[in-house]
Amino acid sequence: GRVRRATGIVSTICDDRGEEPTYGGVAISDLMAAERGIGDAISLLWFKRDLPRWATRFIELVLVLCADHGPCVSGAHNTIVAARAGKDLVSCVASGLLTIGPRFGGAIDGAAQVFLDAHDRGLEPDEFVADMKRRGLRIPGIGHRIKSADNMDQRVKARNLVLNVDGAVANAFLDLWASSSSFGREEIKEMTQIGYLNGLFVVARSIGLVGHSLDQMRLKQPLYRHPWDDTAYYCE
Ligand code: Q5B
Repeated sequence: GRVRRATGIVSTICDDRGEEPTYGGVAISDLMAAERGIGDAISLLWFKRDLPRWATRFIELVLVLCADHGPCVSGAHNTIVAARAGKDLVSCVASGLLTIGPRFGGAIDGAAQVFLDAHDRGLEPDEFVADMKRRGLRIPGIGHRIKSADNMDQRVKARNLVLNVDGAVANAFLDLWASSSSFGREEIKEMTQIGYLNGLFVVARSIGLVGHSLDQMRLKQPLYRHPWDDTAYYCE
């Protein structure tokens, strides 16, 4: 009989072989006809299922909330410096995206992992904090360079616990997963480990980074050079 060769790629989210692509099995013309939005596209392409409207609306809310936070944060700063060095749009955005990590914007998955683990171990919040301190670990999703109980982050709105936006998104998403019957326990754990939630920040902040790049180009800003008087030189 015929011997089948193993395929070089396995893909399960988008089928482009027909007249139009399908996202998680749904034709894009059906998505258009039903006036469905970016939350639905993410739901089908990432979560591979049709999530209810409240869940897709929440995804969209996170995207709006995290789209930008001004020119001074790590990502926007890198994008602005790259744009002023004459780089193209994609390079400027990539330069900004590459700053997303455990200290900036990419603490969402880490926060979800430690919050979920603490919940599963039945730890009270103070026990959780003491445990992290004992292990010498910073709590992802807590703390902010400029926000504090005296200078509240309106995206988070908590005075008592200084959750940052990463921690707030992580918490709310764990609640979303737990209250939706669509997700199993192991699946939720895996999603916190392979980057689903940091992915939301990447998509959201790309909107702002494109904006900053275009802004600098439109303003025809010259090459950036950091001033000497703002640099501490400790050279031999
Ligand atoms: N301490 C965010 O640090 C920051 C602690 C902690 C235990 C903590 C810090 C941190 C976890 C990572 C995280 C997401 C680096 C932040 C974001 C998006 C953004 C950004 C924007 C946007 C800030 C001073 C003392 C030290 C530390 C202790 C601090 N955090 N202890 N757990 N989590 N958080 N990142 O203020 O005894 O003096 O050594 O790593 O969640 O990125 O808007 O800018 O939308 O773009 O510089 O919002 O919190 O403070 O590092 O000088 O620490 O507090 O151990 O104690 P800071 P540091 P000690 S949201």
